[in-house]
Amino acid sequence: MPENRAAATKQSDAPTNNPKLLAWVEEMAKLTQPDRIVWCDGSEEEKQRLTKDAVDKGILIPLSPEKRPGCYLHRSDPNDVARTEHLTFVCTRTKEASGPNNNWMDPKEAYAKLGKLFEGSMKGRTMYVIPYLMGPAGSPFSKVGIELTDSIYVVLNMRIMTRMGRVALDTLGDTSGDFNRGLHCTLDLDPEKRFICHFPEDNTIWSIGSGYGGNALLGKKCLALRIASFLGREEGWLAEHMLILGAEDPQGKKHYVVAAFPSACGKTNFAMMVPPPALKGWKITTIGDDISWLRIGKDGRLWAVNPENGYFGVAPGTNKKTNPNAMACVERDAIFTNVAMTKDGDVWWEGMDGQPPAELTDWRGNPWTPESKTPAAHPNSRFTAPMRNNPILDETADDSEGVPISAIIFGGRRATTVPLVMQSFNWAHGVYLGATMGSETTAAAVGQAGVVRRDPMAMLPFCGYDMGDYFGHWLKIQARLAEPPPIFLVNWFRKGPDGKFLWPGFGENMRVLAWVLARAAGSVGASETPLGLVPRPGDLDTEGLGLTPEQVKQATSIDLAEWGTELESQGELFTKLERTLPAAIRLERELLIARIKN
Ligand code: OXD
Ligand code: MN
Repeated sequence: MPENRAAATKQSDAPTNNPKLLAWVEEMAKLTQPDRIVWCDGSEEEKQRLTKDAVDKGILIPLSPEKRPGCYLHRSDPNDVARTEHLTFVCTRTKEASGPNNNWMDPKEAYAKLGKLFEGSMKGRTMYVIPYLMGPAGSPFSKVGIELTDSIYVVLNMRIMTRMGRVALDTLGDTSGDFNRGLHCTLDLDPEKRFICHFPEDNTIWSIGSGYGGNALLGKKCLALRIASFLGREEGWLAEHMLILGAEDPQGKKHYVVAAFPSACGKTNFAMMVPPPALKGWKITTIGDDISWLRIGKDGRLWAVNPENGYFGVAPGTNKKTNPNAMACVERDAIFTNVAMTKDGDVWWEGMDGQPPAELTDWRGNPWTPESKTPAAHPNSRFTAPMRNNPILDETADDSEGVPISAIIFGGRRATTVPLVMQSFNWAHGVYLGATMGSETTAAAVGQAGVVRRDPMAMLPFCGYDMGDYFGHWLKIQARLAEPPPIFLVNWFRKGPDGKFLWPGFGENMRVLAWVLARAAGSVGASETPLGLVPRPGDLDTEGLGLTPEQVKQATSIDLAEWGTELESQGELFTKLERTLPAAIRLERELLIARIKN
């Protein structure tokens, strides 16, 4: 080993004395052989230095300081623009533990296979050591992670998305080995050498060959969902693909709600929603837009914490009308990935305000005009923005205990069948509704978009263990809840026979949320159908909505024939999960089928 490399791996300048951490970093450095090791402290000075380095290397393109102060554009490799579910593995000691919902690799085989790829992978490169915290500082629920990466882009994104640097090392302390061990290298971005492997039993993640957010920012999907869901099962809590919002009603009472929608189905929009003028007494605040860690509080209620510190949102479709708060979030200090760039150094994407500019540089760096046949921004182009940029950030966003939850919402993207809103009869039926949720696939993952697939609780790509056991874990949680929050299913995406959306969505979804909260408070009735409880005519506030009662009926109706087909098609999921599917879930379906047949 050359002198300088040996010196670097001694880490005499490491800002920690924790022997377990130092030993692991040293072991990984021996494997990957970086030229230098840099420990990140999360400081402003470090941000400036790394940003300059990234600009000098062409990794980041500075945007106009007048139009987007502190903002940068990153163009990724065109082969590396979304999560790669087929290359994502859960490497539990037995195949059964990972379940039929995950790709599995034997941990020994995975360490050996990826170990070969990691060997010498950082030669000529710098290894950045990123200590980070998922969850608020000082919270007993927060988890420490250390990500080792060769990517400055990852460091700068992790700086936005997590609490990074000193705070994480202080939380870990001088002796604890209780940290997630994340090793990441972009290698040569060859999809043939791309693997995202999780070792939940070792609290370890090895990710190689991708720089894309969901594959490379290891705190997010890998730790805060896949590993955390596994830990949550062992420790008695839930890690969920859910936004958390606060809703203050016109009487000034505050409620908190969590909602699970699959990737790119509007979690960020719902979490930052602006109520329409007719519901102006309502005020929405954001706690999180993607991930929620749920625990049972001492009071027997369900409490939620957002483990993240920023937003990694989908850019296309975001504008001042659909999500003015997200637009405010990206006014400064944001990193854009794979959006288009205007002549004057601003960003643009499909669905932004106004007409498309006459000339742009597209996400690949090529000239683009409105006549071009390909989109200017990649459909899964993203912004990374600090949560502190959000004008409606909830005042409790940093609270260590989180917030008590009044209602749980599940929702997919469905052109047919699923009504605008439906409440479950009870907790087990609610778990069933979440478990059998279907949704059309989106550009957030590689593969064909627009195909309906079962995406239980929006966790199909993120559950770190057997999905049947996961449903069982949800069912068990009820026994420990003094007040289980009511569970709802929503669908903003139902279409009429003309192919147009039946419901305007976005801020108008406040009308549905108002009903949900009224149901949770027991202040409004509901109509009982064989499938669940729905608003009675007139229960949903539709003042100023511009829809006829007939249109509202179409959006909210339940067609038993369509549901017959739906329940039938759930059989495929149930067969797949047969080994561990809880009887309570199987019986819910049988009951519904029997009721519909009557
Ligand atoms: C995300 C996703 O990036 O779900 O949040 O893909
Ligand atoms: Mn997500």
